[in-house]
Amino acid sequence: MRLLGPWLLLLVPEYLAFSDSNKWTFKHPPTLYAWEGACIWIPCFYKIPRPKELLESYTLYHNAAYNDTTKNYSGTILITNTKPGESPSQQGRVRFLGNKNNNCTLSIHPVQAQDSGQLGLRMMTKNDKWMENIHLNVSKRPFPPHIYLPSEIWESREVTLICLLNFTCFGYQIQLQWSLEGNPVTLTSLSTENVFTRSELKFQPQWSHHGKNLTCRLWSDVDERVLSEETVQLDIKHSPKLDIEVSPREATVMEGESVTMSCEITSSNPEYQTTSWLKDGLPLREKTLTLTLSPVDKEMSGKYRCEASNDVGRGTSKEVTLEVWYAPKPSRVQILSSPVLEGNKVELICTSLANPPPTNYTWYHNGKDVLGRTEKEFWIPDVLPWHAGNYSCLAQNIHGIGKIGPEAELDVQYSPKSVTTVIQNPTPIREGDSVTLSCNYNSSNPRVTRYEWSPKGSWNEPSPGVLMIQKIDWDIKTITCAACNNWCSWASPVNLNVQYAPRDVRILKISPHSEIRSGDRVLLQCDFSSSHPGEVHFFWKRNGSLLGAGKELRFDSVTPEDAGHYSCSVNNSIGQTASQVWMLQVLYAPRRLRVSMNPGDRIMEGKKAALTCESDANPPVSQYNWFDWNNQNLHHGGQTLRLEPVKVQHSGAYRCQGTNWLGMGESPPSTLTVYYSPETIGRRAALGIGICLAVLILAVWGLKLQRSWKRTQSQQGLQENSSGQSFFVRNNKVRRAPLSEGPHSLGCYNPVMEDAISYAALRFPETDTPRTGDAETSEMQGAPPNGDNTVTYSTVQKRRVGDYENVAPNIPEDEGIHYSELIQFGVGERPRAQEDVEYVTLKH
Ligand SMILES: *[C@@H]1O[C@H](CO)[C@@H](O)[C@H](O)[C@H]1NC(C)=O
Ligand SMILES: *[C@@H]1O[C@H](CO)[C@@H](O)[C@H](O)[C@H]1NC(C)=O
Ligand SMILES: *[C@@H]1O[C@H](CO)[C@@H](O)[C@H](O)[C@H]1NC(C)=O
Ligand SMILES: *[C@@H]1O[C@H](CO)[C@@H](O)[C@H](O)[C@H]1NC(C)=O
Ligand SMILES: *[C@@H]1O[C@H](CO)[C@@H](O)[C@H](O)[C@H]1NC(C)=O
Ligand SMILES: *[C@@H]1O[C@H](CO)[C@@H](O)[C@H](O)[C@H]1NC(C)=O
Ligand SMILES: *[C@@H]1O[C@H](CO)[C@@H](O)[C@H](O)[C@H]1NC(C)=O
Ligand SMILES: *[C@@H]1O[C@H](CO)[C@@H](O)[C@H](O)[C@H]1NC(C)=O
Ligand SMILES: *[C@@H]1O[C@H](CO)[C@@H](O)[C@H](O)[C@H]1NC(C)=O
Ligand SMILES: *[C@@H]1O[C@H](CO)[C@@H](O)[C@H](O)[C@H]1NC(C)=O
Ligand SMILES: CC(=O)N[C@H]1CO[C@H](CO)[C@@H](O)[C@@H]1O
Repeated sequence: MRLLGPWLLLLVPEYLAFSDSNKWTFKHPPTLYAWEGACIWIPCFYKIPRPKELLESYTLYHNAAYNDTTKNYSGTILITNTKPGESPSQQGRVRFLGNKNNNCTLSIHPVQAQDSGQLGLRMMTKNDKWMENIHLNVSKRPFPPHIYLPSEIWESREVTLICLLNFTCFGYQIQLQWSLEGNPVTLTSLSTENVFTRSELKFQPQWSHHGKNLTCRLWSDVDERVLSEETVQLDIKHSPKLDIEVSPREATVMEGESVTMSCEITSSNPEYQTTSWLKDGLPLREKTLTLTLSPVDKEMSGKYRCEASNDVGRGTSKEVTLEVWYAPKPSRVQILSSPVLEGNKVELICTSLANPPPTNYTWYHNGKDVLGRTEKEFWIPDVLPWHAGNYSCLAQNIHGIGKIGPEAELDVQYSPKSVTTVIQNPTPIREGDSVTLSCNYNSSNPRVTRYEWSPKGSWNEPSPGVLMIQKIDWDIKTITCAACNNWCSWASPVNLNVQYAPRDVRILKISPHSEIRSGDRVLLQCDFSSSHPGEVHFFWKRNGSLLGAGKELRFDSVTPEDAGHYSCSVNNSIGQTASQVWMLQVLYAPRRLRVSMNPGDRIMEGKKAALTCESDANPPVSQYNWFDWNNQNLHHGGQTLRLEPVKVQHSGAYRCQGTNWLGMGESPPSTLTVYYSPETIGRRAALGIGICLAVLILAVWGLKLQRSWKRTQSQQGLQENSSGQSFFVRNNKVRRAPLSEGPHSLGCYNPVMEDAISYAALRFPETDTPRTGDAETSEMQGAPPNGDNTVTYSTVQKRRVGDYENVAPNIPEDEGIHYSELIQFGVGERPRAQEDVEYVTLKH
């Protein structure tokens, strides 16, 4: 009471605040649970109706009962403070921990099973009293906690598990322990509303937790033991969990045997609804839990699984790999890149299904075993034509030998081989021949489609690979052909060796380098470019007639007579080729000049006379000069000297000179005789002998003149002919007038009466010189002849036809003998005169 006094005083204002109400108010848990040996703590709150009043006394009854008689409660009094000023015992089992105005907290420690029941708390103030009941349930043994689970637990979805115990008490420590691992969160509540201990555990459920026990245990720290526990069976919803089993276990069988696979559903919540089988991911028809493969074939190798599904989802078993073993199946040869070009690489692959894969292969080429080849790949690095053909193979593994499958043909392509050009003709070939060639080859793949020839010509090919040259040219040396399929192969060139006549025959003038003049040394050569065969002969022709043989034609001293059309020919065994005609031109000074008279050298006065200077010259005479018998230059430059009308005074000897740039030539004098016309004779009869004498004198003088000229002329003429073998005497047609007077000459010189011109050849005595008539000899006669100085006068023989006399006459002689004039003789004894020969006076 000492302590209570001030404490109560302090609470007076508060007490007053409650005075409005006349009803007691209590707050405390309606029932408190505990077990024997534990304790009970009763949180309690009250409110007194009259606010200014304080609690005066309280009494705690156990199972109190009201006695209507005594108007009082009767029962076991656990604790009371009815004696005023006496504070309740704090040492007792039951304690009042409240105060006088609102706290009515109670504690029983330890609690006993007999404590179960009704506690009655009798509260009294000065004016009011109240009986408050509190229910106690104290079991003999500790009661278990309660586990709260969600209505459904699915695998892999986190849930919170709750373990709850309606007990908490200060001074009696307990723990709730889970049978699962984790970090539970413990919560205690000791309030007027509720009293409990709660443990919450976060839980990741697995299908394997399904059906397992979940236990929450009550652990007492005081007793250090598990007091009670609650166990629940976990129900975890999950998809089916499957196991697969194969018989035989190693899942490896020979083809033809049988295999059984069974699918075992180890767990499913809820129960599975469908099952199925998958091979290599694809579903099979089978729906049962057992899959039987009998007999097994090679296609059944693969990975097998079974599946089952329920509301939660689909479950799959592990994969089982089924291995079906079998001996190799019939093999097949695969050729990569056929056809193949010769020299390239090719690979053949033997394909044969087998399990395990073949370990050993046997290769066949055209049915024959290829030794040393046991690999799957048949590799040919450098393919040759003989590699072509049919290939097959045989595979082998530990379970046996397969079969030879269909063959594969290797096509080896190559350009034509051993191409040759063959001449079909007999040889040798001659220019212009018709030649047939053929192009041959040994083999080709693919076949030859065309041929080519080199050189190309406009020749025809009568059939493929045959070439016909109608007229072969001389200059075709070689010919070659190619046989072509996709590629062309050329033969080595064949030498045609065409024989031909010499080509390009021509005349070469070796010397002289300039134009050819008479007397030059001339060398001509016959040349040709080529000839086959090379053995040749040369021929020379002049004006179409054969001149001689030999490569060269030589003139030591060319004469004008050598001029002409020359050609040379070259022949070989094939033929002869002639050069073009080549003109040999010889240049020489004028020669053989002669005055020709037209109409004749005897002409009647008053007529027309034309004197022409004829000459032989190359180039032709460019300049003429005329001279009369007086050696008088007539100053006439033309070739023809015209006298018209001709007069008797014109009679006389004329000569002409001709000049070209090489030199000059001069003719001998030619005498023109002009005789009187009958009229003049008549007229001049009177003049008679006088005139006749004058004429005679004139004639004699003319003769003298002529002789002196002739001497020089002869020398000149002989010199001109010095190169010749013959000795010509040019007989000038000068006639001395009256050696025998004609009957009608009237005693005068009348040249008309001389009817012919005579020439004579001189034959010198045989002993005189070995080369009779040689011009050289003639010239030597100018000097004293060797040995004999005696010159014999030649016999004048009969004249011959023509203007020139030859030393070798072979024509019949004329009957009449005429005189010749000998111009030049040596000195010496004259032969004796003969009766039948007329002699002339010879002047040296
Ligand atoms: C009621 O009973 C208790 C004991 O049971 C006693 O102490 C008390 O005095 C009684 N009250 C009256 C008014 O009799
Ligand atoms: C009542 O008293 C008890 C014991 O002293 C105390 O633990 C509790 O806190 C009090 N309640 C109130 C509401 O003051
Ligand atoms: C105690 O509580 C349990 C469960 O609530 C009940 O079965 C039992 O009858 C109660 N005992 C008493 C004495 O009230
Ligand atoms: C615990 O208390 C609640 C009310 O607070 C009650 O419903 C429940 O049945 C009690 N549990 C036990 C195990 O006594
Ligand atoms: C699970 O609990 C039941 C009863 O609560 C019990 O019969 C069973 O043996 C327990 N199982 C295990 C595995 O502890
Ligand atoms: C491959 O097979 C052939 C024929 O069956 C056999 O002769 C050869 O020895 C075998 N080679 C190997 C390496 O097995
Ligand atoms: C390859 O086979 C083909 C067709 O089977 C046949 O025509 C050809 O003659 C064969 N070749 C050889 C070289 O056996
Ligand atoms: C063709 O070639 C083959 C193989 O090289 C050879 O045996 C044969 O003699 C040749 N034939 C001719 C005609 O060349
Ligand atoms: C050759 O003929 C030419 C002209 O036809 C002629 O001038 C020349 O004199 C002739 N030569 C010979 C030697 O016959
Ligand atoms: C060339 O021609 C001549 C004469 O015609 C003849 O004798 C000679 O055999 C020919 N030469 C050749 C190589 O035929
Ligand atoms: C029912 C009951 O117990 N009644 C009692 C009430 O109190 C009187 C006097 O003390 C008793 O005699 C009764 O028996």
